[in-house]
Amino acid sequence: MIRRITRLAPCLALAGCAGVQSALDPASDQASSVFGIWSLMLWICGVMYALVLAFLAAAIWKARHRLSGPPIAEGQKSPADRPLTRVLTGWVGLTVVGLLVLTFGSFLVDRQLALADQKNAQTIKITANQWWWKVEYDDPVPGRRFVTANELHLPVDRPARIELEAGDVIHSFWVPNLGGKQDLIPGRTNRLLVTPRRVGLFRGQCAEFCGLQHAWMALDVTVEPQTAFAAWAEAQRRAPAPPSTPEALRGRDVFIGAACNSCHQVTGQPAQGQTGPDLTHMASRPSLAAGARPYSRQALDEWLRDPQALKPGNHMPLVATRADERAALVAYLDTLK
Ligand code: HEC
Ligand SMILES: [Cu+2]
Repeated sequence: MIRRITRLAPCLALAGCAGVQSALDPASDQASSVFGIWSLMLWICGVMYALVLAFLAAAIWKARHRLSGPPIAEGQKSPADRPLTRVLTGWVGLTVVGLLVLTFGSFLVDRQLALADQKNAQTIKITANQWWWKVEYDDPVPGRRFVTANELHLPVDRPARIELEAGDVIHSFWVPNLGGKQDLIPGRTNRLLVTPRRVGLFRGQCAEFCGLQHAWMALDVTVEPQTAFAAWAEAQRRAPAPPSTPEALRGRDVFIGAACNSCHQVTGQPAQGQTGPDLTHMASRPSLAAGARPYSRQALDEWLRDPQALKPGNHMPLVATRADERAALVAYLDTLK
């Protein structure tokens, strides 16, 4: 029933409701359910609102006419009093029915979300940090686990059990096209089940104010066919090809020499830092620094020149580098695909 109402939603006619970050353009089972209850609420409350306004207008119109009629004597009942009782009873009845439908509807949606099929689900642990996302793909075989940051890939039609944790303060995970919000709370693991049904690129955003750069805490989400996902995951598991050009080789030495590796991990290199995002395949990600810039060599150069200028207050300090060192660093980091 809720699905059918979904299709009736007037909003779909408006272009502004579609897009990569819209709860009104659902691309998963869970987002469809939430959209269903949202549409039901919109319809019921919209109709109620229109009714109230219509009756208010009628009352004003009638009152103006009555004012011009003969005055009602003191102590005498207005002829309008009897219908008024009936109308009020009707209103109370309508309100109760409306509220019951809404309560029942949200109960159904809650049930749908809680009882969703978890068969064959894959587990992904997401840890929110000020102001980036650590994303760990779990696997029963330890050697097949891998880590990335600020991007999430999901195969279509397979449930993902997302475990949400926080490294510092409270954040909130929200990819509107894929599901409702869920908080990430230090010392606690919250769970969210997502079953994507449509291939596409979506955008997530931290939805709980978490400090200075809260707005630049975005997450690129790719929902792709199962084979494309498997290929992506396989590439993530491999260490990137070692740098081959002299400039990239020098860049790797700068990376180690400037102690970038004390905060960042690059698989296959002496770099196991954990306080910053994993950089193993950073050059294959759509954006830099949790959505602060689309990824490009220029953006990378800008970031390294002064991360505090691009994203003030973030937890990567300015590491002073000369222009030639920076060019070498960029050449190296750009090989991390
Ligand atoms: C004290 C720890 C620390 C050091 C040292 C450090 N970084 Fe970072 N780095 C971070 C943190 C934290 C972030 C995440 C910032 C954000 O997005 O809010 C980051 C982000 C980045 C990013 C963006 C990653 C992404 O996922 O988009 C790159 C690239 C990067 N650092 C490269 C470097 C390089 C190169 C050096 C050495 C010159 C370096 N970092 C030194 C902590 C550090
Ligand atoms: Cu946040």
